Amino acid sequence: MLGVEMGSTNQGHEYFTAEKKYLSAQTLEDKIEGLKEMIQMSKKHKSTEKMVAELKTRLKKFMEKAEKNSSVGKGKKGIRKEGFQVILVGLTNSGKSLLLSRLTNASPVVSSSPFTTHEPNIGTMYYEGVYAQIVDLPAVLGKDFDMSILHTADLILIVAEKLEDISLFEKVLERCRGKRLLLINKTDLLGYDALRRLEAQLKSKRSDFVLVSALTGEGINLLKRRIFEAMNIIRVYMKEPGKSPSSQPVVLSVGGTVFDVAESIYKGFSKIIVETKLTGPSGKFANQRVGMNHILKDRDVLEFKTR
Ligand SMILES: Nc1nc2c(ncn2[C@@H]2O[C@H](COP(=O)(O)OP(=O)(O)O)[C@@H](O)[C@H]2O)c(=O)[nH]1
Ligand SMILES: [Mg+2]
Repeated sequence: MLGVEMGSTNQGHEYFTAEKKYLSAQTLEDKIEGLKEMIQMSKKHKSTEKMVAELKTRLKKFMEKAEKNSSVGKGKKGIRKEGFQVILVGLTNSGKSLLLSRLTNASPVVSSSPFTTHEPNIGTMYYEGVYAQIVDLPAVLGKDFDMSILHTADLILIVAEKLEDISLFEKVLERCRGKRLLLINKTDLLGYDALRRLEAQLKSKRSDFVLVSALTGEGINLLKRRIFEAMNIIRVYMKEPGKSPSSQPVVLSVGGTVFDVAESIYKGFSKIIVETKLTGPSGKFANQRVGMNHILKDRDVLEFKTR
């Protein structure tokens, strides 16, 4: 079980598949789905009793949370915040909808006629094992713009074709706190010199920025990277002895410890771990033995041994 030798529980591979699904789930719905499968697939005998009971308690909690979300958790116009939320804010025609389709699985209407986006469009960005929710809002100065969502966003992406455009909606931005990243789109329309000038200008302002073209895809990977960095998380991979690490990471906040990983697998799990081997950026050498308080780094690999 994910780098965990569970003594005599001897779960079958269906269980491990369900567990992988659960651990990599980043939405509440997927977590519930994964847990249900884990409970269904786990072999029931004396030594698994406690574990199955724990899984059931957790499932109950998640279902209660889901219930709550569906009744009160909805923001205006039905946007439910899921995980890390990124909001695209910009003038009409700046390319927000095309950006959304570049970054995510969504396919919003892209149009050269102004104000075609009346309702927010939502998509999920996947980047190296983690997900972020991206919201494409109606244009900032249009009648459909609703700024309430900006207050709860984790990152605001300010989308503009030209620097001057931003001054048109600076007033709106003034009122919201939180992280922001300036995104200059349509760089494909600029010649080499104009692009270098723009870059120099942005650097002198010391603002955090990325240059992209939603049309050609230039800069999109860098943008995804920057969104990932803003999430302030690390990915930790579990490993079983003699096997390669899991492909889906456990996701933690920066500063997370071995204890946090263990407890994210299930509450109380850290208590039965007798040894942890670490290979990765936070270690001095491969298979280093570390304690529960060891602070992890992105891309660390852990191997747990339990009693
Ligand atoms: N040349 C170029 N055109 C773009 C780019 N991004 C968007 N567009 C075009 O700009 C227009 C507006 O795009 P859209 O995504 O609907 O803008 P929105 O109003 O901000 O949602 C469309 O005709 C797009 O094809 C880009 O990077 N380069
Ligand atoms: Mg649009």
